[in-house]
Amino acid sequence: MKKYKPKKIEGKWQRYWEKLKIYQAKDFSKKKKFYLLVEFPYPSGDGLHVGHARSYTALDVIARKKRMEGFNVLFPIGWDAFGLPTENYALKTGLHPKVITKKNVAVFKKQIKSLGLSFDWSREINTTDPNYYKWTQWIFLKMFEKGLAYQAKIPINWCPSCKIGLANEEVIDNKCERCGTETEKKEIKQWLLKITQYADRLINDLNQVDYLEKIKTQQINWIGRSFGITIKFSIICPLQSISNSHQFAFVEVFTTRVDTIFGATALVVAPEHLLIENLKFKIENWQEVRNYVEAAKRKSDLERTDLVKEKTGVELKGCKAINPINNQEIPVFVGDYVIATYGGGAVMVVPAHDKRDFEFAKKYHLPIKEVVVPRINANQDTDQGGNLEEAFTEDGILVNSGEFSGLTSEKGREEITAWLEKRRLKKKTVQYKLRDWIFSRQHYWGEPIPLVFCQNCKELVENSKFQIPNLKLNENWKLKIGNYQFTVGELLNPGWIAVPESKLPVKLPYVKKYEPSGTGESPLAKIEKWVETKCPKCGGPAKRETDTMPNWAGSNWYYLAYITLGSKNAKIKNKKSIWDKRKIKYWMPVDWYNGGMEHTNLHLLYSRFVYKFLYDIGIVPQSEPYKKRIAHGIILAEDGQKMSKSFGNAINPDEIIKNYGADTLRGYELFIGPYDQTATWQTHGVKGVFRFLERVWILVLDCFKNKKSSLEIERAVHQLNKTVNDDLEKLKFNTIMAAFMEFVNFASERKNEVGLETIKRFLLLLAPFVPYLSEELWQRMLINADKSVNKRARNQSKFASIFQESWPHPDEKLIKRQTFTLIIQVNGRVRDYVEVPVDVDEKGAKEIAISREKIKKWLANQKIKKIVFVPQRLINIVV
Ligand code: ANZ
Ligand code: ZN
Repeated sequence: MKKYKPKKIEGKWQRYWEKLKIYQAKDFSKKKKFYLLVEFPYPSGDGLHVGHARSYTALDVIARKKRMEGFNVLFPIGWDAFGLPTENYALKTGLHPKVITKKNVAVFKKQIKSLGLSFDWSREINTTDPNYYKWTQWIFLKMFEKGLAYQAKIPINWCPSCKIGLANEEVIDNKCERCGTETEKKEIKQWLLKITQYADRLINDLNQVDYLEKIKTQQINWIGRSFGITIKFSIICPLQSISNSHQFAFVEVFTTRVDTIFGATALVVAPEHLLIENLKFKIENWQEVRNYVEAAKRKSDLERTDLVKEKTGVELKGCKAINPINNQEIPVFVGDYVIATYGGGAVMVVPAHDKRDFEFAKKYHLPIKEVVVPRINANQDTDQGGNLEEAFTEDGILVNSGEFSGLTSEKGREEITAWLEKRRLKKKTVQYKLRDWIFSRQHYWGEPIPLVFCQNCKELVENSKFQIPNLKLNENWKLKIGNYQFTVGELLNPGWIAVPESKLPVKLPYVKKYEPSGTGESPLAKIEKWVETKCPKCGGPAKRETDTMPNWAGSNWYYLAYITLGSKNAKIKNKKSIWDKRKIKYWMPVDWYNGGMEHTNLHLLYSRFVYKFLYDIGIVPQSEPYKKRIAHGIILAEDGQKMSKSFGNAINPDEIIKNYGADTLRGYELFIGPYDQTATWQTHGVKGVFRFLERVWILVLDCFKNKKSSLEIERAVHQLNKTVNDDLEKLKFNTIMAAFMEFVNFASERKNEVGLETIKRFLLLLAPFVPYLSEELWQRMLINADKSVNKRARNQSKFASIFQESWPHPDEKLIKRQTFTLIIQVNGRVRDYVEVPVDVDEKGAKEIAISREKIKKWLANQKIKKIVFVPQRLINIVV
């Protein structure tokens, strides 16, 4: 075969590698471990897309190189297969989600294998496998047991089309992340996980890990920690009360800027604030207020807080708030830009120093009272303000602030805080934007929540008086009531009883109908036979929880499952515990983790939270699961749009592989642009990579017979070696591909200077990137060199795989030498020396030589008859 024909070689090597089992990671090997993780795919009906191929190929390159460097590499893969797309598809086609999943997995698997990805298939996992979700349920039960799971009736984002509740993170621009329908608010009973209890650690521990800076920032902002204080304002309704000073209520406001308190000219409460109901009979314009509140409740959080939207509100006529610092009466409003669940659900309005407040004040003609001025203006007189152009939001010097005037903002915050503290008017608080994680879905295709509801146990708990002590999470504490032991979760959620560990998994019943009920209940609720059960505690009649877990549940701990549960470990499936501490200790943490930026606030945060919990209960040895996190950019279609089947602009990797081979697809995906940035697909680019591989093919086959390389070529291949090493650390796959191309161009022009050692090094370097082609050429090279091999053996895989070879190291000294001393002769006699660049050619050397003063003398206008040039040594000018 003289021509490069990928189809002829790719399948063969795929089978060979599988036979050799070289991608299987060994537990407890003496080699240093390296755990490389890619976010496992959701096996959708669309098959693998070029975006998957980009990130998987990139990490595959790292995995292959690390193995060649002598690491014990764990590079596993599995299926994150619960969730809506499959369920929706099932509803449409009438096929069971299980059947669909199986089919999709088979397609994905074939595609991944054809791409030449070196995953360790012996550890394959699937989140929908009962042996897997048994442990997803187990983790939930542990959280429940420790009081980190609780049920609450809360307004949730409701997708009227999918007919389910969504977490905030699943609502994008007010729309359901999956189907794009506008979401509404609906009150529903949900299970929540107390991720907020871990908020501080989720921020602080980012110091321990090496994540891309933008990932850290995004998580920190999402958690949104603010240090501030809450201040009590009393509310009075002067006209209706018997005495004018009669006080009806307190409102707590949260502020990060107590230094501006003298500038507060109004108080605004959220539409959901209890104050409003409480003042129902005092508010003069009750009807107006009520209408406003009703309208606001229907809006989504985003509509209400959107920074560009006009801030609106309605004054609660007849009521006033008292600013505790100076006893000034200020008006009270209800305004929907104030979030009910943040701080106390109320703000003091300081128009002069807050942008939103400034707008609000302009609109409702509130006084704008300047109380902080920039440091340089501090000694100028300030009047009551009111003609400020815009809010001054920075720290400065306090003015118009009574005894505190003249202080800096920092000092002012301290002293005003102390002043309020003495009067018990303030509490120090930390506020988080992060909310607890809504962990129920009213859907079929998910892990059943392993709880039952027992009326009998509910009464037992409710009728007993108890106090839960302060407990460490690794303590086992239960309370005996009557004959039964209750865990913290069972006490905090009266009536809800955990399914015992020995009865896990609670299997998803196999049913034909799983349409969402649309009432807010899961379709499981209709399966009476499954719902009706016995209470595992008291034996009384009980009903199963019919909600299932969100599709993020299975991915919380899958990186541990690869270690302890993957198919290789099938034997232990029925063991009591899969938390094999030795194995976990050997492999964890994950050394490199690659995923999409879109998962930063979701999976990445959730799984860090769950891992910390597992650490707290003593299952895992450290509190962060991922040492390093990187992210790939997405690939846009040739038209610059998002790739999508419905736009008809999606590129099918199978097509590319069919036409050009997997190596071309891999090479192109790596070449397409800086790894962490968005890239646009270009079909001519694919062809370019194919032609490059053709040139590699020809170059290598043509050079088998050469023995020694020229210094120039040797230096070039060592330089290439260095580039690959350096740029791979920085994930600069594209510049590496360019360096390969440059080298091949260079070497192709000097084929007779390219010796076997150079070819060897070149192939070793190229192998992680384009494995099939490299293996084929490597084996041919070995056969060619081994005279004992007869023709018949040629097509058999006889030699060790190139991936069992060691990674080459560049000779730094060789690379460094960039000049040499050129000897200049005239008519064979040495007349001069000069330092010139190593790559100087005959023409360049001649130009340098004849321009030398000494040489000019010897040439003296004579005609040059001949030039003899020995690269990197001498030039002889014959006249
Ligand atoms: C008075 C003030 C004066 C404020 C000033 C800011 C600047 P972060 O940093 O995001 O936490 N706030 C408090 N509770 C709120 C709620 N439930 N809904 C909307 N806004 C709320 O923001 C803290 C600031 O957000 C608080 O500090 C409060 O306005 C507002 F010159 O209090 B500030
Ligand atoms: Zn019971």
